[in-house]
Amino acid sequence: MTDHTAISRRALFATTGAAALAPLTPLAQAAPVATRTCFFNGLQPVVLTISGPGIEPNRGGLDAARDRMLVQQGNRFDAAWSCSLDAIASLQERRMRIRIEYDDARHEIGGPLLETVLQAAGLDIAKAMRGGHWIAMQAVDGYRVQMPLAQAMRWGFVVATQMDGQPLFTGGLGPLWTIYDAQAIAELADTPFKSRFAKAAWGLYYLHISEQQPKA
Ligand SMILES: Nc1nc2c(c(=O)[nH]1)N[C@H]1C(S)=C(S)[C@@H](COP(=O)(O)O)O[C@H]1N2
Ligand SMILES: [Mo]
Repeated sequence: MTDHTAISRRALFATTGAAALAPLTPLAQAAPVATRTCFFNGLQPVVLTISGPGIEPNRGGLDAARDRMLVQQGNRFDAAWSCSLDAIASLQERRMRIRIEYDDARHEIGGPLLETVLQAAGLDIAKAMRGGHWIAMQAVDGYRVQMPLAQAMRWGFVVATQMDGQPLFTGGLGPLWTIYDAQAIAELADTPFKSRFAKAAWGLYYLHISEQQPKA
């Protein structure tokens, strides 16, 4: 019998399906060639895909037939890391009580830090920041936020999955919403309250790390 508790979180993120249930092998031994997305238990759809230098891929490049939204919104990669909502929910949660622009009220937002999610995808954040890397955050409606990775880390972005204890959802702000405490960011102090949320992408589904500032 497989002992599920013996499977590390890292292994669940790094592997997929039956492979995730196999005994752990040291990371150094693990085959770097992973061509399938991280479905977690084989039943969960992917909600987030991450690509770029430093990301440890668990799937291959764009598939014109399957990756329709990615393709149509101009995203390109040769390999990427993907995961399910369960996988995101298994990461350490950050909660923050923040005022949001939509109803000008305070809400409790919950989800892993963006930093935690990127680390789960294998990124060495310090190294990527030293290299001056950028991050793009792509949402389902085509909206895309781009900024230096160092700035995103400084702002303390959360990949929110919950608001006031309720899951975020497709058709609303979710299932993933990259949000920050807009009132706590010194760089935004002079920006009118509602305009402080321009970098918070609801309906997030794709993150891309790049070595330089993206052209578009
Ligand atoms: N997915 C998505 N996220 C988005 C936007 C958007 O159009 N789509 N607009 C941004 C801007 S410019 C602001 S000010 C806030 C609020 O915009 P909204 O009313 O379009 O949500 O969300 C930000 N996040
Ligand atoms: Mo805006």
